[in-house]
Amino acid sequence: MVYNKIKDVIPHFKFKGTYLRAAEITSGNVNNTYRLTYSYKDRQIIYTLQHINKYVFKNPHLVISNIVAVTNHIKRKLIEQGKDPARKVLEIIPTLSNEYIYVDKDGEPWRAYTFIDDADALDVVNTLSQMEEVGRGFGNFQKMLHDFPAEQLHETIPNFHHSTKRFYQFVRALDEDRVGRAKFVESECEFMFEHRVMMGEIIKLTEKGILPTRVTHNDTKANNVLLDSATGKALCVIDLDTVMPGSVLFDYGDAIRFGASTAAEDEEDTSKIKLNMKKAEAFTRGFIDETTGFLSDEELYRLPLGVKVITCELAMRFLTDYINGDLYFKVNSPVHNLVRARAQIALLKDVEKQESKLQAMVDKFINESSKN
Ligand code: GN1
Ligand code: MG
Repeated sequence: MVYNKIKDVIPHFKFKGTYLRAAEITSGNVNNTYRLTYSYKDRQIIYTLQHINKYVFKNPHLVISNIVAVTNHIKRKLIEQGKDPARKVLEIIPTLSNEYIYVDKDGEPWRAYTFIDDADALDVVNTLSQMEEVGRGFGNFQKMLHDFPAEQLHETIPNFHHSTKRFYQFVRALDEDRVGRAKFVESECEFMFEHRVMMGEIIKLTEKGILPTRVTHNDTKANNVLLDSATGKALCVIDLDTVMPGSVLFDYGDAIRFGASTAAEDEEDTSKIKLNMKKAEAFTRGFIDETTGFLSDEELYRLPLGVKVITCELAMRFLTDYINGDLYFKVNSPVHNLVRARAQIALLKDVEKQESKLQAMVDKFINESSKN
């Protein structure tokens, strides 16, 4: 029962009113998330409570410190622009002792936010205008933070999108083969070896100073932008756990990987998985519209590389976790990570087929925006 999982935790947060009910939100692959409803005076207030995965986030205090810094920066800017920050930026609920994390008796970390109501987090993006709004949401997030000093942020998961080091982790998992699954994934592993050089390209360009390091979200799935239910407009970017210094190519790429795929991230029938160019185009329109002026030409022209690298990197992360015996991602079956890895490989194969179209589409927006 959901209540039993949270009953000893909720009294430690400054939630207003009387607890009514809780439901689990199952879309995340890492943390456990609950939606709490409280009654306060004559209305209801909804909160989000999260149990942070300590295996993934070794130091949750650094995670929350990044989130506080970034949300304060955005809030300040919204106020300067004469906008009301309510519903436009995450609001953290402190504990009774004014901390942002509550550590329970088993040493498990928890944190809470005000739930932004009358807004939609899309697991599936249905329309092109939704996809454009998702692009605007993440583009605007970049814009709000482009003057934030990236070096002030902690690297909460070291080398999170260091695709080359991810490759070494994969090779190590394969060598160790701790649960005897390597024999089932020979063709998938071969695919990773064939893509090794491509996967390292963003890191290489960053190390050479060709691509800058800036504040990036690093988990730009469409469901991490809330769309206002009344207007359909992008409202707020959520899930700030992986906000860290990084390359904008990953943010662009991950958003296309997730939102412009014709199938779910864990679709078993790989023949259904393609890149929907119309959705990619809609996202790009919104994203470039918000980000021109401060992204460099080197970044803009290379956005398509982000799609290839992140799709391959995530395929490899799922594959690595399958080989390791499912230590990192939550799974609903022993083959879930393998299904996910195969789905990402299928998507990447289609991205490779459509690569020149993707580049032409991105170039078109860059040229249009440089004329304005
Ligand atoms: C994880 O849990 P969630 O859905 O926010 C993962 C991302 C992956 C994503 C794939 C900290 O994100 O990197 O892209 O799954 N987050 C972490 O769905 O590893
Ligand atoms: Mg996340």
